[in-house]
Amino acid sequence: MSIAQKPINNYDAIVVGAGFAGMYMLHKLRGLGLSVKVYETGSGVGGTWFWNRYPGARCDIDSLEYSYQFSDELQQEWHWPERYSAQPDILEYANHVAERFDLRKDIQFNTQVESSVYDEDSKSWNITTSDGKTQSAQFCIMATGCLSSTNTPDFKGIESFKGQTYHTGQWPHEPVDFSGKRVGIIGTGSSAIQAIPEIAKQAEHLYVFQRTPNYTVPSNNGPMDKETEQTIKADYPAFRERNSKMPAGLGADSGRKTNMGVSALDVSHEEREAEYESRWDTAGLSIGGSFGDLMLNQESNDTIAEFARGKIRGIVNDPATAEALCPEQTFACKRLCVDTGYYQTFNRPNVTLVDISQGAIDEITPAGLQANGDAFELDCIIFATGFDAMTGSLLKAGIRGEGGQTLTDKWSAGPRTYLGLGTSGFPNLFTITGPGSPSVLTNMIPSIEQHVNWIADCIQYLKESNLQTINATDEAEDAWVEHVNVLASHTLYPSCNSWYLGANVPGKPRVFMPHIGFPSYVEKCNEVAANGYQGFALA
Ligand code: N01
Repeated sequence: MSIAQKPINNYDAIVVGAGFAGMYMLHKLRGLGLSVKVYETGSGVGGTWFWNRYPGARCDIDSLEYSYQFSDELQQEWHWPERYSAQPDILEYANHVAERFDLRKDIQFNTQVESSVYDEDSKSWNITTSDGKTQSAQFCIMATGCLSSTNTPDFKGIESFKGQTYHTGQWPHEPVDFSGKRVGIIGTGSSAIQAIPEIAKQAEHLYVFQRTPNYTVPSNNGPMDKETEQTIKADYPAFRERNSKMPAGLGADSGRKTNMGVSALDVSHEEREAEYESRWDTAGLSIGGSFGDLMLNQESNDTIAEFARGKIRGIVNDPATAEALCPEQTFACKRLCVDTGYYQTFNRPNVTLVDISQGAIDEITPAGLQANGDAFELDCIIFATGFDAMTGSLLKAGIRGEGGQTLTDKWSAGPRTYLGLGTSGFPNLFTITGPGSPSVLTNMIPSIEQHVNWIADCIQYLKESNLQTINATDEAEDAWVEHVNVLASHTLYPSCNSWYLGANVPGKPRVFMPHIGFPSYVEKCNEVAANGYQGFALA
């Protein structure tokens, strides 16, 4: 290419989003000497942990694992106060990282990306933002998060409500006081299950509108165990390495025997119950690893589902409420929740469970809402109704690739990617933890780091090889989509209406979006890179 034809880009890369993915991507590319600009809708860094400020918001992965490993100084020096970190502590950490690595100077806050258009002549991306400006870059990297586009169902009369409304995923920055208020919360996923016990402590009365009960296990949260912290920090890289070999990239040092090769049906009823019992109070999410076939064999899964229902019946005093709280679906088919005092909250006199599984929220009225034909007078309504997961934020970014094709059109029957990192027809566009990668089925921060490292290596390779573009081939993408589907079809995951399948958003195509298994995925990504980015066309 002659000098005259060489595209003049404002930046080498534009990154969309300043959560944990965008922050590390910026740091990493800067380290390669590239010019980078990050756009962020919010007024600060932290992504999920910037937006989800509802009472009780907390991570359900151990703090010593749910953190960056790219800087050993950072992971050595940072002290997490609790085993499972509360949202303010994670946000403080995100702000510390931004400060420590001087990230803010390249992040433009309060700015939404309105369109991202590939220019075939200059082979670069033109990004237009809500401030009316357009900037160009050779690479466009979507660090928009998997659970960042909130879902508020189109309830009839929603605009008519005279009280306050909140969404757990867009919580106000100032504290909300529910004292003396009649509060309704719609939804019983992870967010609601964390918020309900906290809001119930304040509200005059809390009505919980439940369409589908979820499985939740006690967090057994507490102050960080100093001995555990010291042991891990004594050789943090080895700890990270052990976790990276685990199916979900976490939990290697849980101190429990791995029963991955054992079926729940291989042991006696007593042994099985003892295993579940020992994990119920202490293991959090890793109760799902009690036996190797819990997500593979319905009969095995039924044993843990029945165990969990027994726990609910043992905790909740009112038998009808307990029954309504008992899920029927496959255990952990929808994302397993981890709580602090959730079931106990239904023994409080100021909490009412409203089972709408056979009815619906009929409408929202000026004074409250009507459900199952009954009227509820409310001062506040909380939508804990989740997210347009994995694809929502990508499809909102106005992405157009070769031939002007929109990503929305390309993904009209469900997302199609190669490795969850790229999609054919959209050269030089990368997605961090995109659909088709393990992302939400793993510990997100290490998964983010693996993607960022892969993308940075790839960009460096292109630069060093004097190559201008990288584009997934149709063949590689088709094979990958098929592979991700086949993996899911061997499990029980497709058996319920989860957001993993897009089933929580009316009209969204039903495709199981995450890749199951972290180590095999990482191996594949490394192999693709080692083979000169096999499955991608480089030009
Ligand atoms: O959202 P959800 P979430 N009428 O989609 C209900 C992560 N996370 O924000 O199941 C009535 O799980 C819906 O009912 P149903 C975690 O990965 C992590 O709680 O569709 N109800 C459901 O009960 C999690 O999985 C952490 O029948 C309606 C609820 O709303 C993900 O975020 C903490 C309805 C939505 O539940 C999402 O969790 C929080 C309607 N029209 C979140 N539409 C931790 O790290 C929806 N619902 C601990």
